[in-house]
Amino acid sequence: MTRVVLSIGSNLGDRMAHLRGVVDALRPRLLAVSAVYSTPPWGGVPQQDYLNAVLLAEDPELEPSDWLRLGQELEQAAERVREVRWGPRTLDVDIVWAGHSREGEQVEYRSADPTLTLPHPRAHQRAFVLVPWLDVQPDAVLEAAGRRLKVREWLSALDAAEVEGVRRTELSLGPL
Ligand code: A4P
Ligand code: MG
Repeated sequence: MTRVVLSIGSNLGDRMAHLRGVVDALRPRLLAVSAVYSTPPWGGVPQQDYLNAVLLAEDPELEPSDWLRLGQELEQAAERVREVRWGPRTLDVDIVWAGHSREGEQVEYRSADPTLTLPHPRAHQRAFVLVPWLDVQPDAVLEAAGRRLKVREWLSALDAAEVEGVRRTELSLGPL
């Protein structure tokens, strides 16, 4: 049984339609969907603001590599073109965290493989991931940079201006 936390983002074209496409494709596997947030671009490339959301999903058949492939298929369906790293995109699907239950306990996948690094190596630095993540898992824990902290603790370590830049919108990806 894999459970994943997915971060989805769009800042080109019909941003909301791109996010909805992911929710529609994953709907049978979705456990929870965050609010939709308007977020300033992260990473230093000047570009339009993003819409971001976080999804919690589960599937007994899918391994983390299957989730990566699925995310990439959805990016391709949104006609994403890979140009600049951290540059504008119709759709980005990142696997922030993946785990499976063993004897009733959630065990997380850890991987340093550049093809699929888990947990996502930059999630703890990004308010556009952490804020929506709290909507779907208020007590989530994330290990990063050798520390194991609650997501809300990682968030309070970020620059206040960055956190305030992540604005909850009235847009909705629900109900499931
Ligand atoms: N990859 C490794 N680990 C993962 C993972 N956990 N999840 C590999 C997804 N992919 C992972 O990604 C490059 C490679 O990362 C993939 O081939 C995959 O095998 P990419 O999507 O092709 O390229 P990219 O997205 O430009 O680079 P990168 O480093 O993944 O960027 P990010 O981290 O995805 O950041 N600002 C706001 N406000 N909101 C955003 O959503 N997104 C980005 C993209 C930048 N700034 C943003 C946002
Ligand atoms: Mg990406």
